[in-house]
Amino acid sequence: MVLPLLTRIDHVGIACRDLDHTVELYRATFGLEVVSTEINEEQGVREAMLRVGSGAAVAGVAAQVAAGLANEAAEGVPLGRPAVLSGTGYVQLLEPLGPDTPVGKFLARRGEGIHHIGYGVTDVRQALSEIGGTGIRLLDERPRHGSMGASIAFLHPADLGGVLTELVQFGADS
Ligand code: CMX
Ligand code: CO
Repeated sequence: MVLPLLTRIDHVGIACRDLDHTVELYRATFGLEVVSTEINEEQGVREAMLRVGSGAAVAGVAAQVAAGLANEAAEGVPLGRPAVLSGTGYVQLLEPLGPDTPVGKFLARRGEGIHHIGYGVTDVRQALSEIGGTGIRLLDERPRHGSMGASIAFLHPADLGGVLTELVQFGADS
């Protein structure tokens, strides 16, 4: 097994009643832009992916780290590291297609808010096999189609401290 199985935080899934309204809220408040809007009938959602962070930000931080290291080496004085390394992740805003869907039921029970966390994995089938072996309940035995062509699978929140957890692999042929 190659550990850790999770390679990055891919997205935070947020349940909302009105997708267009919530997209506008995130645009007006944070300046986030939608990179993809999709209807996923199988998952029962209309959804938007908003990108947080960019390759440029990562490059900028890398330069900052390199400059800091060079300075420390030259003067022997620690400058301190940047507090946060910026990468690319997404906010996934989710509007239910109906009341009898995962997000529709969640909204009725808990109201709007964080619905799940999506983590990157290198190989979702392999990850499901490894995680299934630990006794965590798999909501998907096989990967399904997710946002922007990803291959996804969900793990039961009751076995993970109340957090619905999604595994996300890009570039897979699910
Ligand atoms: N996070 C944490 N707990 C959750 C939850 C969530 N998102 N959704 C439901 N639950 C909890 C409920 O609070 C409830 O707990 P208690 O019994 O302790 O009160 C329990 O799960 C059962 O709730 P339910 O309303 O009866 O929900 P279901 O059992 O019908 O389904 C779940 C819950 C997680 C199995 C189902 O939502 C599921 O299969 N989800 C995976 C698919 C999905 O969420 N798709 C939408 C996103 C798509 C995408 O990201 O691309
Ligand atoms: Co998701």
